[in-house]
Amino acid sequence: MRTELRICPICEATCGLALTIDGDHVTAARGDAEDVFSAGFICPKGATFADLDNDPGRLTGPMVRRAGELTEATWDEAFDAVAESLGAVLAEHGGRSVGVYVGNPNAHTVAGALYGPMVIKALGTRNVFSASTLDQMPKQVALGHLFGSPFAFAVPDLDRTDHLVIIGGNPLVSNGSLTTAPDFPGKLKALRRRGGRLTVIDPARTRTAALADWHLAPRPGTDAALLFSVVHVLFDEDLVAPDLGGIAEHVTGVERVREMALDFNPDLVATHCGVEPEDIRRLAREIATAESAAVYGRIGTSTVEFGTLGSWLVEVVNVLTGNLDRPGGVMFPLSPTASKPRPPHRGRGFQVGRWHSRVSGHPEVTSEFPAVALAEEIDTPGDGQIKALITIAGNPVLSAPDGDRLSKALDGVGFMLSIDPYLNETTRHADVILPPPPPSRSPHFDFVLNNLAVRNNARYSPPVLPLDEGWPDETEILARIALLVFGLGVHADPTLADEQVIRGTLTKESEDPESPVAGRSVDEMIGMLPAGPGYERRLDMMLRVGPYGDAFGAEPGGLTLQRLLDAPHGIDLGPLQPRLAEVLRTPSGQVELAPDELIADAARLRESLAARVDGLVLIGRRHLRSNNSWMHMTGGTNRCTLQIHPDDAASRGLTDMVSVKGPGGEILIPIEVTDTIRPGVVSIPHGWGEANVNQLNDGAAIDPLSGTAVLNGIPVDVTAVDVTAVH
Ligand SMILES: Nc1nc2c(c(=O)[nH]1)N[C@H]1C(S)=C(S)[C@@H](COP(=O)(O)OP(=O)(O)OC[C@H]3O[C@@H](n4cnc5c(=O)[nH]c(N)nc54)[C@H](O)[C@@H]3O)O[C@H]1N2
Ligand SMILES: Nc1nc2c(c(=O)[nH]1)N[C@H]1C(S)=C(S)[C@@H](COP(=O)(O)OP(=O)(O)OC[C@H]3O[C@@H](n4cnc5c(=O)[nH]c(N)nc54)[C@H](O)[C@@H]3O)O[C@H]1N2
Ligand code: SF4
Ligand SMILES: [Mo]
Repeated sequence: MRTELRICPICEATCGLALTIDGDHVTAARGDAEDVFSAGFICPKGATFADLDNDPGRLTGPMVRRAGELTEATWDEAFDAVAESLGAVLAEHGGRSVGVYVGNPNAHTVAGALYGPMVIKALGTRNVFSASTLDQMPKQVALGHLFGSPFAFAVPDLDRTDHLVIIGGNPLVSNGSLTTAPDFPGKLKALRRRGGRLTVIDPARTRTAALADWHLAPRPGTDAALLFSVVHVLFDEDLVAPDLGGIAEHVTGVERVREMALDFNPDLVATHCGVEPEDIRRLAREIATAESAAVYGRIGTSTVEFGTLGSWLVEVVNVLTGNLDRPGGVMFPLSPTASKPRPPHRGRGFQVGRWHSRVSGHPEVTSEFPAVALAEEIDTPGDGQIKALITIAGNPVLSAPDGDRLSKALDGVGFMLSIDPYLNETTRHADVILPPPPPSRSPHFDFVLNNLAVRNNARYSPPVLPLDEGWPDETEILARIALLVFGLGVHADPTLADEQVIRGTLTKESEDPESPVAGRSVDEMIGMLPAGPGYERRLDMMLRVGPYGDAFGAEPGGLTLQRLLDAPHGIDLGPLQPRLAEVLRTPSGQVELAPDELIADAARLRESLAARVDGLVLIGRRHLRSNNSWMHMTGGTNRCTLQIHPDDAASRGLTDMVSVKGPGGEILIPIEVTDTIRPGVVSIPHGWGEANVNQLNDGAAIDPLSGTAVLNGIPVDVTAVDVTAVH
């Protein structure tokens, strides 16, 4: 028995775990008390790491479709099948005919961060879809317009804020998202202990809301109107921070925002939002007068009809109250593998719609099309139709609207390859499934989530157990597919792909006068990288030219892979620092607070205020012991039920099973009567095969600025069903 450290790959909190290893398997997991970032925190999901790792439901080898049936195959057979079938599509139709769907766990794996993008780049395809347009794309579009980069995430400075306003998020259950903070619950409790305030804006009285000083429960889908009204009050009551808290010289468009907000007087929008006008005024005052405050918006504000507008307004409120880029407000993390900040300069700005989807003409957004457009791009014949599909860590049949249509479409696609550890609603349509090894056999570094961390840090976990003979790491699986596309075949040495990236990156760095390694010999730097797997060489390179790096020896003591290996509990890089000027990449070089696209959409919002939904609207919820569509096996109190307020249940005579009808279909589901949900609202969790909430949704409703599916605020009919007739 021994103990090995490994960062938890399950959610965005990135807790350090101490795993007990017995022989060749993990038997237990606890929090690593010495982890510099998570200090021993672990949640019920992390505690099941051993079950997840040893899950007998995991595929133990590849599967290949033969005579219509998915059957077990050797790795050589599986790669040969990919080479033959994908190779044929590539030869006949080219890489652009291949669609790629990239799912959520890619944010949590080395393979997803470094090698998925390599496959997409090799293909040169525009048929790229991901869970982002079921999730945070509205926020990215808002950031793109405001700051010039869709990756310029500002996160609430949880450890120092005096007032946290959570709108549309439930971190006590989700453990936080777009804000990487181990022990989010503990941080909220600490906030209250030090005399700070917690406000939660959510149609449901969630666990997070129950902890709050104030819970405001608006109607779903109305966050943008509510926040616009807050902005109105900030101007109306002269609550805008003098000099915007010190960043006014970096901000344009304030006056235009003020003019637009004139239309959102609390007396006009309160009914639409389902709150009291006085509550909106109070909210504005409480944010503005706090010593420091951070407004943090998540899924409930994002996957709605005005998702981009709502996400933009979150930042507008932070800016106007002087809380952008200051301790206690919202701040920009600086990841150890980000490129080292260069002196402030103007950028090209952010653009969407550089190309459009074939069938519905959706604009590309960050080089992707909406996930809701995947099925139609496969099942609509014609020039440019998707001929092969690769899914990497995704289950869109359950996670995206109208899985029935997608299911049928997947059966008709010429060739489908899934890189996934499970046979599920999506992967069962594949012609080849290549399963990655379990997490204990995989390395971990948070290339993505360090950009969202509430405290800068660097931690690396090498695999804690060796790979099984012949089973390639997920990085290698993806590298080999990229090499096939490059024409080198699936049996080429996968490190070729890494060496190409390394040489390309270092050449660029060496040629950039602002780089910490400007003018250095590329070969000399390559010679300094450690022998080891390609991903470790790339990680070392990124760390060394990164913001805290050793600049290949020029900054002795700076970060290298070896330093991380010598510090298994991680290296703390300190609290977040103000750094707005170096983040901005807009054409003006300033925060563009009133981008044309958003001002135009504000007019659409204004017009929508009059529309009233009289029936029930549907929202989602998450369970502590589950993860989207694929961790229900961890057991516990998870239940796929329809939560409904007692008044709504009584007035409809609902007691047990109900039929729920939405624009996309009907499901049968048991109800759970609870006063934690606002009257007029019902909730169903997603990711459950037996009652797939996303089948209620036809995918027609999207936030037009981001192409993101409307998953919250869907009108539904709920009626009683005769249980005896069902069974
Ligand atoms: N109604 C409704 N629908 C929603 C949401 C909602 O709130 N309401 N939420 C949306 C959100 S936020 C998201 S992110 C999407 C998620 O949408 P997806 O990412 O499409 O779906 P997941 O259920 O997360 O599926 C993850 C897949 O990755 C596989 N997997 C797990 N670990 C690994 C790994 O290490 N490597 C590989 N290659 N595969 C792995 C799993 O087996 C599973 O098949 O769902 C969205 N759908
Ligand atoms: N245990 C667990 N953890 C998870 C996941 C999981 O499935 N299970 N999924 C992971 C993923 S992929 C993500 S993206 C994150 C998501 O992290 P969160 O955004 O924190 O996720 P949710 O728990 O869905 O919280 C969304 C909240 O928005 C509320 N809401 C719905 N509609 C509206 C609205 O119109 N306005 C407002 N203000 N609120 C609204 C809902 O009631 C819900 O409480 O969680 C991650 N962590
Ligand atoms: S909070 Fe997230 S990262 Fe931490 S142990 Fe739980 S699942 Fe793992
Ligand atoms: Mo997500």
